[in-house]
Amino acid sequence: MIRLVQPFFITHRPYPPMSWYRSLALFFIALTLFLRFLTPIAWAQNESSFPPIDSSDIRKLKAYQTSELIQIDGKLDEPVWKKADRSESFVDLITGKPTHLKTHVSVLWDEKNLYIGYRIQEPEVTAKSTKEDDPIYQDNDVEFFIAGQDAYYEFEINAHGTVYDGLFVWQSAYEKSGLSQWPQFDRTKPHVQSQVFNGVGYTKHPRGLRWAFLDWDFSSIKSAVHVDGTLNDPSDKDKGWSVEVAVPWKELAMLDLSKPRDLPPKIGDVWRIDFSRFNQTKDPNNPKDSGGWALSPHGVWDSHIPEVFPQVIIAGPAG
Ligand SMILES: [Ca+2]
Ligand SMILES: [Ca+2]
Ligand SMILES: [Ca+2]
Repeated sequence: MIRLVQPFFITHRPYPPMSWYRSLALFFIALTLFLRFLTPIAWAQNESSFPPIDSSDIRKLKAYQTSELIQIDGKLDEPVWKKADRSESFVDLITGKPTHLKTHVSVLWDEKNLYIGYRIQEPEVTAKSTKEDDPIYQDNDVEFFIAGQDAYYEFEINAHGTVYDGLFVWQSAYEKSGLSQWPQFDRTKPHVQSQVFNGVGYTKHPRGLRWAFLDWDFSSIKSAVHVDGTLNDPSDKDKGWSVEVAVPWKELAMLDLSKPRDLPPKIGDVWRIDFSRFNQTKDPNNPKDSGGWALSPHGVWDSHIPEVFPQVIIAGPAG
C-alpha cells in the first residue's frame, strides 16, 4: 500500500513527507483508541478506588431545627418546610450529570424526630407495589440510607406509600456492637432471617461483608406520600409527588452501639445520609441516564457506600 501511494507524494512536493502522514495517522489512531477506552478506564478506576468519587463531590445539606408541628401527610405545606434548606436537584448516581426531572430533598429535626421531605417532579406518577417490603427498588421510588458506625438503615418508598426497609450490619461490627445479642438480629435463632451482602455494583468496600436483615422493620417510622396529579393514569400530565417521613432519633441508637452518638443530636453534629431516586423509565434524550439519581453521585451503581453519603449538618432554627 505504501509503495503504491508513494509516487503521489513524490510528485506533489507541497505535501509533507510520508513519515509525517504516518505519524499523524498513528497519532489519530492512538487518540481514537484513547477516547474509546477512556470511559471504561474511568469506570474501572471508580470500581477499584475507594471511595469511588472525589470527596469534593459530596454534598452538604443543613437540617434546621423546627418547633412547628409537622403532620406526616406527604404534603410539605407546613411553613417550616419553606424555610428548610432545599437541596440541589439530584444528579445521575454514576456520572454526576444533571437529570431531566427535578428531585429535591429537605431535612428538619426536633427533639423527637428527624424529618425528611422530598419534592419529586414526575409527569407520569406510577407505582406498582402495594405490600410492605415488596421489592420497591424495582418500582419508581425515592430512598434514603442513614449511616452509623456499626450499621446503616435503608428506606424506600413508592408513590403508593409502600415501604421497603432493612438494616445492614457490618460483619466486623456485628459481635462487638452487641447487635448480635438483640433478639431480632440474633442469627442463631431460626426465625431471624439474614443474608450476606457485599454491595450491589461495588463489591470492594474495605469494610467488606454485611449482614442484611431485610425482614426487619423500622416500625416507628412514619411516612406518607402526596401525589400532585393522578397515580397510574397516563391520560394526563402530573406535576409529581412528595414524600414526608419522620424518623425517631432514639431508634437510631442501634446504628452506633459501639460508639454512641448524641440522640437527639447537638447543633453542629454531622450525619451521613444518602438520598436517591430510582426510575424504571429513563430519559429518552440521554442514553447515559442510569435511571438512578442521587443528591451526591456515587461514581458506581451502588447506594451502599456510606463514605460518599451527603453530610447532613444539624443546625439551629432557620433564620
Ligand atoms: Ca405535612
Ligand atoms: Ca423491612
Ligand atoms: Ca397521571
